[in-house]
Amino acid sequence: MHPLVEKVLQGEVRATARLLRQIDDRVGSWREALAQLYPHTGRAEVLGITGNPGAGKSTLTDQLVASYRKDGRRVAVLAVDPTSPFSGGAILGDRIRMQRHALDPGVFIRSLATRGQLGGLSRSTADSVAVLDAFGAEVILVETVGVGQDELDIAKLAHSTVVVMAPGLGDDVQAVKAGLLEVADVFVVNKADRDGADATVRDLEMMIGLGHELLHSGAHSLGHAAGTLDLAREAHRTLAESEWLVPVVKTVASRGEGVPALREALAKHREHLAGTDRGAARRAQSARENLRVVFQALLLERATTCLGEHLERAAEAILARREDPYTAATELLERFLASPRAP
Ligand SMILES: Nc1nc2c(ncn2[C@@H]2O[C@H](COP(=O)(O)OP(=O)(O)O)[C@@H](O)[C@H]2O)c(=O)[nH]1
Ligand SMILES: [Mg+2]
Repeated sequence: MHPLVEKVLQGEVRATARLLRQIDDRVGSWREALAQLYPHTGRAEVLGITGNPGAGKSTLTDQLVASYRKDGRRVAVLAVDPTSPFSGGAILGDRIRMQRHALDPGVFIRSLATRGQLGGLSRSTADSVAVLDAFGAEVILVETVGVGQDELDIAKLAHSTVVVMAPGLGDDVQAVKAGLLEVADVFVVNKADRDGADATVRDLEMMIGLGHELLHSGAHSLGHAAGTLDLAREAHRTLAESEWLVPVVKTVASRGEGVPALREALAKHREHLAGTDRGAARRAQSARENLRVVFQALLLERATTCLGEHLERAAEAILARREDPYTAATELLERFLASPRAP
């Protein structure tokens, strides 16, 4: 057995931290370790916390940690920060914010750096979640910044996804990316101590309600109208897929207000998943997605190694306009497939 595996399974913090570092850096025999840990995973509740920078995700995560700890549950936090590839993974602010949990053996906090490899972030995140699951974390909170692709990836990984918004950040409903709205199982309007929170809640509820109406009136065949309708359409699609009416919870994360209501909304969503076949469907989808991401990355790695200098030559041919990218790529693929032993 891999030297770290037994220790991770026994819930040893240092061994777990070491393995997570190896996974993040893609060094050491992490693949072997992951293979041995995998049968021991699947027990943790995985929650995604996403939203624009500054919305209060870390503050809220910290409050959720405290809340779960009160129930005596073992908690892990994975902070994913793709916006700072040079940070080496230390999100200093988050570390300081979470300091009050630093001495609690029931809390494990880890920042993930993405080093820019293909599918790197989602691969490392999924692998790290598996390790923390095997380690014995009962709840795993994954904080991701809702820019780019990551919120979509986290929604595929998490059992429930919380989208955090804040008034006055340009975070009103129209400004938030449709992709973010689409992945929400629960909306949080944080910074409810500020002006505009109620308006944001109203906008969200209207959007969700509109989606509901569209679902029942079949009005989605209406032509392209204002942005609101687009958003409603997103909500409508989410609703049609899950029959889950996304709740909107108001919080003041800095004071812990609204956290019990958020816990309740999350518990309801969990029940919803368990009580319908949505939960199983979601897990199956997640397994397929996990495989797809890893398969794609491995295929590209192998092909790249195999093709070596041919890749550069193909790029030169495209640059010189001798070949179009499709022809060049097809030739590369043929060459890879014909290689004596696709390595
Ligand atoms: N007024 C107010 N400020 C908050 C609240 N929650 C968080 N903040 C502050 O907003 C800033 C950004 O919070 P942070 O949790 O780092 O946001 P993140 O980037 O989404 O993780 C920090 O200065 C927090 O102290 C809140 O409910 N009300
Ligand atoms: Mg943060």
